[in-house]
Amino acid sequence: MELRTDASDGARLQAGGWDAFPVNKGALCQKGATSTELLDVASRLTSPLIRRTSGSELETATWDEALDFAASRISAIAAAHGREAVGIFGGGGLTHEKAYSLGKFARVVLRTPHIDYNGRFCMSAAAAASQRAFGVDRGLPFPLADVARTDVILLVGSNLADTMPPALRYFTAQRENGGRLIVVDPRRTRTAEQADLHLQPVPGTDAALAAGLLHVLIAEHLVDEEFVAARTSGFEEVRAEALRWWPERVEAVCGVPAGDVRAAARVFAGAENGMVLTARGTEQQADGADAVNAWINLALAAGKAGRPYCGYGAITGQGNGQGGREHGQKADQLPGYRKITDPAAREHVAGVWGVSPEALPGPGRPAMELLASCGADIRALLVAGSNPVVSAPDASFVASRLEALEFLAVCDVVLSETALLADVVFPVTQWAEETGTMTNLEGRVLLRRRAVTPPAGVRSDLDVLGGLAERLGVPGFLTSPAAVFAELARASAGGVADYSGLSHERLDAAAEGDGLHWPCPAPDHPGTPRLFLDSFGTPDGRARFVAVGHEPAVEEPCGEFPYRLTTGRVLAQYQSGAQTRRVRSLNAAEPGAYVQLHPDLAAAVGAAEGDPVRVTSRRGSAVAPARISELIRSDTVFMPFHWAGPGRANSVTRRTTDPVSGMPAFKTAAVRVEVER
Ligand SMILES: Nc1nc2c(c(=O)[nH]1)N[C@H]1C(S)=C(S)[C@@H](COP(=O)(O)OP(=O)(O)OC[C@H]3O[C@@H](n4cnc5c(=O)[nH]c(N)nc54)[C@H](O)[C@@H]3O)O[C@H]1N2
Ligand SMILES: Nc1nc2c(c(=O)[nH]1)N[C@H]1C(S)=C(S)[C@@H](COP(=O)(O)OP(=O)(O)OC[C@H]3O[C@@H](n4cnc5c(=O)[nH]c(N)nc54)[C@H](O)[C@@H]3O)O[C@H]1N2
Ligand SMILES: [Mo]
Repeated sequence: MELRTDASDGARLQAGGWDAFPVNKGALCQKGATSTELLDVASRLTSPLIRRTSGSELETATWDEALDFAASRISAIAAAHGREAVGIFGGGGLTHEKAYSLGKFARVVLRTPHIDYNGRFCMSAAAAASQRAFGVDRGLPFPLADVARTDVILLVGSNLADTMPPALRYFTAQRENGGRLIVVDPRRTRTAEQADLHLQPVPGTDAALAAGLLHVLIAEHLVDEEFVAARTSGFEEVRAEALRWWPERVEAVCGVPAGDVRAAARVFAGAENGMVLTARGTEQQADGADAVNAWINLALAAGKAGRPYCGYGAITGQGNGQGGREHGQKADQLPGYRKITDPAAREHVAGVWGVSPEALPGPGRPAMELLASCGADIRALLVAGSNPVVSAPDASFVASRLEALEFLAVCDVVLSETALLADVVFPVTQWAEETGTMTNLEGRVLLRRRAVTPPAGVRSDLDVLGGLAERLGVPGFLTSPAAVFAELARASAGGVADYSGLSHERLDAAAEGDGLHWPCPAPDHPGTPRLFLDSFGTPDGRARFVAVGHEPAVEEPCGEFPYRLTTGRVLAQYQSGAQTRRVRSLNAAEPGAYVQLHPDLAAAVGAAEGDPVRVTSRRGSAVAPARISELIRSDTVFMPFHWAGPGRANSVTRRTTDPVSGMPAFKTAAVRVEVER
């Protein structure tokens, strides 16, 4: 986007599309267009806050007081209970410089293994699946614009008309070019409305549905045997498993008519080029990684990978959802998408950090486990860039864990529901107020330039870490974004996500801010827009079929909880709502939570439009007005998760996680639905 001051509006800062930028070509969604309101929102934090004794109110404090207080609490807890009693919870919306520094701060200053982040709730299942299949996880291994040039798209569990509106143009163009779109979603969303074929499965049954499509490919001799032989491994086991999923069986499990399963498989396999794209609907499941691999298996069997206008991609979520998972704020990871258990990686990164490899901790716990152990062996937590009191699964449980901590520090721009529980709140700079880099869904590394002076009283997350590091006995922690990036680039050298040819200077000079696609291993390397054309990122260069189970891993409805809840997003709100609930026009467009339910289900429970409806699971309940709609399955209700209070969807969701990736099962829970009288 481009920021301009508008003279006709008292020189207010306005966000506008940037026509020359090759990804959004000038398009912005409602949230982008109104984002400058957040810079001077009345509830902006401009002073640190301290809760001096437990049970007292948050009071304003100076920066020195707040940093001294936090450092002394952290030191005391580490001294009494060990370094591993301190943890960090980061965010995929943070810049590279911040995410990388959080990882380094955990390992070098706190010397704790315990760091993870909200990306575990977002991209982890697709990331794990891509690594298993391709040896590399880069959201799209091709530029987004390639979408417009493929013949068929299988779009699974994505409502991108609401969640990524500027990307929709490429899907529209694809169909104008004669291509076909198949959408898999239990709801007939604005995205599904555009599809040539819409499959509407029971939530949580995607792996079986994907196996059913593969079954049809095998039964009707539509498998690209040449591609399978030349470029993949592991098909035999997957073939044997898929044979057990004939379309009528799939219909019984997934609720998708057998004829539609056959039709979708034929359309997908019959096209010359094709893509499978997934998002959170299929990924935020107790079998999320397996479900994604089941879809990837289908793409591989159809020969739709490893050549232009073909492939599998995950549609990334947060602003730095891709980059936030590459440089070490994940429990098991070091910069450059390296494994923290790999001795060579430890040695390289320890060298860059000036510590011995033995001093680096091992892997920590994935996000849900980290949050669940707060108040037990984790006694102090620093949160930056997330609001888990609203967005974590089984949120009442998570809030109780945060309350049980001896010390909670939160860096935020506003007093989020999580910051309200903190002992120290650090008011930090946000996007337009600081320079930093991010990597978009195509692996394109972008420089976001500082455009405005931050309000007096706030400092960058980098300054918070620097101030704490100094007080914890590690002076000289880098706080300048360009210097941090230069170090990140060196730390990433030789890794999967190799940024060593990049610098702020080079990104600043890139034509019209186009950015450069990783890997970019040398200052004169042009970047890598398309991966896998010659070989995949696995040791033998072949893409791997992954044999996965297909028994749905849902919490099955029963007499007491007869329906299914699935959750997701609306166009005008973002995530935990900490930001968008503070923007007037967005709040006017979507003022509160609701429960979407089919007329048949509404009739069964006696709900009329607008009635307050209580949705209850084994964890707890949420209440919100009924929105009756034929666009959803009659056995499923949907709630968006953007609100705190009685309408908080995550009071109902479950904290069961996918054993492969640590992704929580946000998208299926067994519930009871009642009108609140
Ligand atoms: N407006 C808006 N845009 C956003 C965000 C936001 O909060 N608001 N957040 C950003 C972030 S971080 C993310 S991760 C992305 C998420 O982007 P999306 O993944 O597009 O968003 P969701 O609404 O979470 O889920 C997509 C769809 O999954 C469907 N679904 C539910 N259960 C299942 C299932 O079992 N199988 C299948 N196949 N589909 C299912 C839901 O009905 C929903 O329509 O959006 C990004 N963009
Ligand atoms: N039921 C249900 N729950 C879900 C999901 C779902 O589909 N269903 N989706 C999940 C997904 S995909 C995601 S990504 C998570 C997201 O949920 P959260 O992690 O809660 O994401 P945000 O609401 O974006 O929180 C970001 C916080 O950081 C603050 N912030 C903004 N910029 C900065 C900065 O530069 N520095 C710092 N320190 N803070 C900053 C914002 O004000 C905000 O409070 O929710 C997950 N929860
Ligand atoms: Mo996300």
